[in-house]
Amino acid sequence: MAVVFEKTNLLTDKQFHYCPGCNHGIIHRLVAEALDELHLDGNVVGVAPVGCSVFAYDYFNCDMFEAAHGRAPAVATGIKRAKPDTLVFTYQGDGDLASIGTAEIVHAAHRGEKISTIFVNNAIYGMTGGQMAPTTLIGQRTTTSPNGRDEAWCGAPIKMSEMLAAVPDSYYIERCAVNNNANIIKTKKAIKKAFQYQLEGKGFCMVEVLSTCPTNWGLSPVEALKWLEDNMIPYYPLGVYKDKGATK
Ligand SMILES: Cc1ncc(C[n+]2csc(CCOP(=O)(O)OP(=O)(O)O)c2C)c(N)n1
Ligand code: SF4
Repeated sequence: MAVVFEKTNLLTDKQFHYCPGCNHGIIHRLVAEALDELHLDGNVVGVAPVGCSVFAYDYFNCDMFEAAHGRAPAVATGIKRAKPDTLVFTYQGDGDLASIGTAEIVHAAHRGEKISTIFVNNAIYGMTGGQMAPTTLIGQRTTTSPNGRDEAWCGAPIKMSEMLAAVPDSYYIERCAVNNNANIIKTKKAIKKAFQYQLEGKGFCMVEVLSTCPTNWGLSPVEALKWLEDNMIPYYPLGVYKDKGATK
């Protein structure tokens, strides 16, 4: 019988620990497929975050490093500078990248580090029980904003793609989502492009992926996809924020 769908080589056989309906698993798969399609098996180092994807090192079938919370871009910088021919990526949540790790990501982008960052924005701290993140939407209820995030008290949710696109030496920044098939296909294309640019020696690239956390949002997996579409995408519009390699 003809095989039409197979597990990608760049994922191990370990079963994901993610909650039902969590989008981390889809995003892992897209990263692994992109690496596989670029024939990068054996010349890749990923840097795992602290957050629900802390065990990413068990799932990606390549060399992996575990960074302290938020420090993945600094760790990736060291690896890439020591091994410039290796593809180096970070995989980070919004608590990791946009809160405790804001300094690391901003400076890595400013230095134009030749690394690729996959930024998974689910608007909440998933692993620690659903606290408010810098990305939490105005009015969104979390365990630390039970009445909804108040802009006067907490400020506006941080838009990392817009911010990092403004950095002179960032090279490619795109925001995607995995809430439907069309967007999943676009996300994979964006991730592959970020890796391709790194292989060509270009500068800092980031793909932000809007993602669900049904458990801490208090929604079913299907409701969570709809919530993402109705609430996250209007505030975090999808699209390319910067692409220095785009042909005019
Ligand atoms: C130095 C330090 N501070 C705080 C924590 C607690 N902590 C672990 S994961 C996390 C937030 C994770 O949220 P996010 O990065 O959005 O990832 P998610 O779990 O939602 O995928 C926090 C605050 C920690 N592990 N280390
Ligand atoms: S807590 Fe949220 S982000 Fe973490 S695995 Fe569950 S659904 Fe995913």
